[in-house]
Amino acid sequence: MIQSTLFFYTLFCFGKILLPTGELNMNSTNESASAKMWVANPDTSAKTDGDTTHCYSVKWKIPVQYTYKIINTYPHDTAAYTQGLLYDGGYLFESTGQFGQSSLRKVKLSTGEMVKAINLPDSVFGEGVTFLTNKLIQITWKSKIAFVFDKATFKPLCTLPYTINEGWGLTTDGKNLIMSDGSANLYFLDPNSMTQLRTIEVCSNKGLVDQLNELEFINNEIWANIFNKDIIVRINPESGLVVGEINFTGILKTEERNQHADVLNGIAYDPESNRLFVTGKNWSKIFEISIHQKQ
Ligand SMILES: [Ca+2]
Repeated sequence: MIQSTLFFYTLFCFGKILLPTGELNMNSTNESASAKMWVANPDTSAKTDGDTTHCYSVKWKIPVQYTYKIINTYPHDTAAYTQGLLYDGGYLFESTGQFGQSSLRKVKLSTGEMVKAINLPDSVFGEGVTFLTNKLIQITWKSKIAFVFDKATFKPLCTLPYTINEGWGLTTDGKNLIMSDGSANLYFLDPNSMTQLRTIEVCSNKGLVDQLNELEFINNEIWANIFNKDIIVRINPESGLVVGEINFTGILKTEERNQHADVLNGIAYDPESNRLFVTGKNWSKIFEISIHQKQ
């Protein structure tokens, strides 16, 4: 295993660094203009105020209720306080949290072997992580800074500051970054500058849905863990409406829980094989699951 500690902290990203498509430059002045061009999906009646979409104005529907089946299980490091989870090519990429224990890891799914890892500075608390082309972007809890790594080598490339007070989850729709901060808001950010482009409020038939945590963009929906609940919600990325709720109660059996096992957190998706993976903080297992509508 290659493991090293991140040795730089203040090398800011500069110039054109991340963009997966198009030709935006982080020094571009077009960011606010592009935000204003965004309009709500005409299929919804979500109202937009400035750059924020309010789902309270949408006719609420009861989210479709789902349950799960376990397809397979894989080992997970019980020392990993999972804050972000991704899948690519037989490997999981994981961000772990806690001050002094935060890291970015590449782990072989089938064996749990950690093939690459880098430790974050002791002063930061790792949170969500996402791919963007050949880069990995990892956010932090309260440091208002994201670390950018080369996906293949884990070479630290630079850091990106952002203005959102707390970083929780991170994903991408292939164009923009999408970040949660523990509230009911999801923030769409320019991947070059992390400038906020637009915000959606997340609602279900019960009102605002807050404590949005780890994220994954799956088939044009945003899936989100709800902190301290065994629930993952499926969110329409245009309106903010919760269209489905998956209940994972009991997925980690009592006898499988170690003394450090914490809450359900971590969603990864394999688009090539349509496989879904979930885990929890310090859990001993990664679960490959399928979901099924409750009868
Ligand atoms: Ca994820």
